[in-house]
Amino acid sequence: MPFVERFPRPSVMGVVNVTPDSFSDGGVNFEPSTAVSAARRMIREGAAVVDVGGESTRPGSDGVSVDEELRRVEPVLEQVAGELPVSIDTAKAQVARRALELGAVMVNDVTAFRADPELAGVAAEHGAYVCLMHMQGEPRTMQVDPRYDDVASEVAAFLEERLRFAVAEGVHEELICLDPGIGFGKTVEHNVELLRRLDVLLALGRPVLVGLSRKSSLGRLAGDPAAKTGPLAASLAAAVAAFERGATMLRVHDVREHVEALAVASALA
Ligand code: HH2
Repeated sequence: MPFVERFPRPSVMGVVNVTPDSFSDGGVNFEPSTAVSAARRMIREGAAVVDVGGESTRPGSDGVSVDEELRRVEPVLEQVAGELPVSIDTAKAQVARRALELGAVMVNDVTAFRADPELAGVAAEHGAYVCLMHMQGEPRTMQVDPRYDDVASEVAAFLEERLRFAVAEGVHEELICLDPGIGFGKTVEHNVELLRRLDVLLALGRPVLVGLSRKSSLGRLAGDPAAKTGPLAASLAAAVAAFERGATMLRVHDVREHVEALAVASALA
């Protein structure tokens, strides 16, 4: 079933970080039983899918090994991937393969199949939905001095190339969504421009996923120049604005509030 039929606009993706160090909720769902409860609650609250991840990609973070990532996510996936719609947030083919075997339906790769090109074939083999995200640089250094001549057209050109790669590797185009990668090698101004000009990404003809939830750019736009995270109210405003500019899926930590806000925005659209 095409992405837009399976995940009608607006759909919410709930974030379940099984990590000790994610930027806004590190440690909260590190215990498998807590992560499982959080995933079930998010689906009850109206999330269309939950995104389970075992590696933080916050600015400055180092990666984790395949073994460590599997150790984190496997106990959670064993309980929820056959029961709930699950996306696996990973850049590693081995982790994605295990998640898909256990019943996950989507692969969310913040490197858009660059870190591990085999991941594309694994997604294709399982007929998984795929999210391809733009990132300039790598998490450890990406916020040092991000630069673009024209951020919207450069991000679009990158995603178009990654879309072609994924399709060439056997992923059905209709299963793919694209993501500008808010905060991944981008200043506040770059993030704002990407959202203002979301039409440039929509022109690629694929649904767009946006992850703005709690990101520091929102805290900065809301008036705190030193913000490390963004408040809920700012996340809701940004999600509604992204929806109104054409986003299909919003990746969020606070599911109930976003589902309510987007239901109203959608009714008024
Ligand atoms: N943002 C984060 C992680 N994964 N995936 C997509 N497709 N889009 C995003 O914007 C995105 C993402 C960062 O948020 P979070 O998972 O809360 O933090 P961390 O990477 O520190 O675990």
